[in-house]
Amino acid sequence: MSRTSMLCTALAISLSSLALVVCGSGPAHAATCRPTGVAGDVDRDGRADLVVGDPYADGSQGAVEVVRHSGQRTHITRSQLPGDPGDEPEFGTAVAVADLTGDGCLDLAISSPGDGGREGEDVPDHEGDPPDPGTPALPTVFIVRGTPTGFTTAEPIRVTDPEAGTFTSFADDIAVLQPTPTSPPQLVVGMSTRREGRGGVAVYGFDGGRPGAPVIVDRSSPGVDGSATARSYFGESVATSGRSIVVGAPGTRVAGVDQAGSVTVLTSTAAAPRSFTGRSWSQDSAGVPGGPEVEDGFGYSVAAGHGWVAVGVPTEDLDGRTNPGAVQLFQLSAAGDLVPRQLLGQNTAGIPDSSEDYDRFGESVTIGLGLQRAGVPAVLVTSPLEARAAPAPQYSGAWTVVHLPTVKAAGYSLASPGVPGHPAADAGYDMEVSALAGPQASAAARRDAVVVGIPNRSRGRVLVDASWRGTWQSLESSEVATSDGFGAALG
Ligand SMILES: [Ca+2]
Ligand SMILES: [Ca+2]
Ligand SMILES: [Ca+2]
Ligand SMILES: [Ca+2]
Repeated sequence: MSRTSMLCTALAISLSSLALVVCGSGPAHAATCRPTGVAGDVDRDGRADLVVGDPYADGSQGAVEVVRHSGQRTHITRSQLPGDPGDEPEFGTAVAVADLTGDGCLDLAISSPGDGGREGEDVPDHEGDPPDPGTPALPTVFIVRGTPTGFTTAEPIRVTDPEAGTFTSFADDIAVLQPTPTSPPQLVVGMSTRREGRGGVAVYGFDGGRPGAPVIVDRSSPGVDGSATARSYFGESVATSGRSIVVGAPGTRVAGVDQAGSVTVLTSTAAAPRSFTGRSWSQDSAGVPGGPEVEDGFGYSVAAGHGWVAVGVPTEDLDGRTNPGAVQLFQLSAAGDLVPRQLLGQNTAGIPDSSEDYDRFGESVTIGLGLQRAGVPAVLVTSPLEARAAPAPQYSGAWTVVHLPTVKAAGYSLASPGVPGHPAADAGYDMEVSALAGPQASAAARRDAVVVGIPNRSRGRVLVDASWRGTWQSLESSEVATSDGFGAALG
């Protein structure tokens, strides 16, 4: 035992956590956490915790709230972090939870797409001074570090738009690619409006706990099929599973049809984890039902996991209806290959309700395991503008849990028995869904919980069914006075 480690051992006995901070060479080594193996368990009590974005809180400054399984809350606002937030950063527009810094403690990735931007005036003021050009935003993803005792707002890592100044959007959607618990994580950031909507994704490696230069992938990248075209909005939605990144490009022109939409599956290998090849799918692909029509929006939302990919097509026309929406399912192999399966709509046998004009079924999708039946993969789908979810008011929204591979579904609205509160008209706008990992170690026994964000009220709320019996818990922000859009993002 060296003298240094003997000293550290002595300190560790007498000072516990302080010793862990002061021991070691080079930069101060933070204490580490021992993960429980339950995804999203930020406090390591064996139960997944919920992270909720509240991007319009406090005049669009934005906030994020960690809602622990124990009930304890952590409220993080943009103003607690360093740097000029600007007029409307909308901190909390997208959130993800992963150990990006490599110390075992889960960190929060929080997007702040309008960060630092200030609106100018385009006419001279009444004293004749020249117009104020304002300040362009520097869209940012903040990495708020986890520690053994909770999250710290000190020294967050800033991940910024690698092409700042070229009027790109950045971080409307984010995800973390981590094929195994011991693989170095990669942060995937959607940049849908980059280069006149050709879009792209920026993939940041975190070897050594710091982000490196990103790999930027679009449809003109080597190894990716097709070509980057304006207004395709590649990166509007992103999801990850295994070694694959599923990227939605809902504006893609397909077979001469505008805004029919496509998705691309980007896959790397263990030997070359930062080198991606891509194959694209649309309603013009062999084996995919339906056909490309103007403004289908195929790829507006995407989800991946447990051997499945779900692609939202919320403005698909079906059975003579306008925009009732649909979800295209694929099976996903470990190598990243897709096999097309069913197109689900509300007229599909086994799915409740029916396809009506402007339901927008598929606007948000997620995939979980055991959402109502242990160990069974399921896709959770919103129909936010559900027109006739009687007795709920118009556009109060609905959501459907669909078990796979044999379609068996359960449908809910704000008027369903067991859902607290009163449904309100228009409550469905921007409804979001997620799955909270169950505590069971075996996949066959896993029971994830359904999570539904209802942000479209000055006091948004989040519904969680962790009972698997249709008994929903309703959560609001701990700071309801400033909350606006609570539930717009879920992690
Ligand atoms: Ca927990
Ligand atoms: Ca960490
Ligand atoms: Ca179509
Ligand atoms: Ca309907």
